[in-house]
Amino acid sequence: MAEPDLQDIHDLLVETAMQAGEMITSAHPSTSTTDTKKNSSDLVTETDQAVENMVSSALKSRYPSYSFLGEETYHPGLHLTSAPTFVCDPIDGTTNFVHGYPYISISLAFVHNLRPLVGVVFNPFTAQIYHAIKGRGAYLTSTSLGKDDPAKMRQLPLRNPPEPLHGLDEALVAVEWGNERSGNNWDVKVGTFAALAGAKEGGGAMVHSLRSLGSAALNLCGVAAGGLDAYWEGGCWAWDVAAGWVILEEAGGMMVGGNKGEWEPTIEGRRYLAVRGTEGGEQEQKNFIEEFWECVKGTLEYEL
Ligand code: LIP
Repeated sequence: MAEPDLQDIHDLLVETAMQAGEMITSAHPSTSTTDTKKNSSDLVTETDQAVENMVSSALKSRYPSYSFLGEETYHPGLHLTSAPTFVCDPIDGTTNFVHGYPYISISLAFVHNLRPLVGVVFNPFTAQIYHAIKGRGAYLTSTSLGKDDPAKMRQLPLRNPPEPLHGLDEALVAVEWGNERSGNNWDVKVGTFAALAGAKEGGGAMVHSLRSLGSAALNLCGVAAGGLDAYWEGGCWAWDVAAGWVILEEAGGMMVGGNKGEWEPTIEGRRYLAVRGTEGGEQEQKNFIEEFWECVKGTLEYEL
């Protein structure tokens, strides 16, 4: 099989994401007519399904031999393989979408040999598209701006050089509640949130604050851009993180697992810690990660 043409794939994913954006912004979801999946906090709309359908047809018609993994057509037992694969979350932030909170994205990735190589994350409500190709840098393009506006396409991180990554007590950290609201993983999350945010006198790390904005892909892009210092989550899936992962790494960020010692995370690991780039480099990121893991109260455990 010929080597994948990453630039062509990138351009196709951008074009497809923009088409999806039109479907998303012209939809009229509502909380009362929305279906649920696993429980009442796990939502799906007709738009999620229609967008995934459109995306999978567009990608298959150009690359018929490549595999496809999408949130809405996933079933237990389906795994990423080493084959060239498109990974799609048609609406990352479905809860925000049905509430009319405009913090959502379509997240499209190309993964080969279980490594994300191209990532495109588009929020059609803010007209911002984050995009990256492995080895070629990460960018934020504002599609509402004219082509000659210098703010139209900016390389990530936005603050360059980035500030040093001091300890957790100077950090702004994104976390997510997810849709599992009882059991071990819930206890680990709630304990960890308290350990991160709590006052030093009570044994907490006292981060500047926690943010919980509702889209894993945009959280990863926020860390890539540098506005967030870190993002920790358990429970999300390959389609939530594959695109943001390559954008993060191309912006100098580092991805590890959500549990202590998980230096080699996998796309399907379902627990992640992303840390932004810093001039201090890898050692500074590793020190931050080790400090973070000390706050993780227990072990996150997920099945595929
Ligand atoms: C959601 C994530 C969110 C996470 C949820 C869920 P969806 O994706 O992006 O951050 O906490 O568990 O996975 O369901 O809106 O595509």
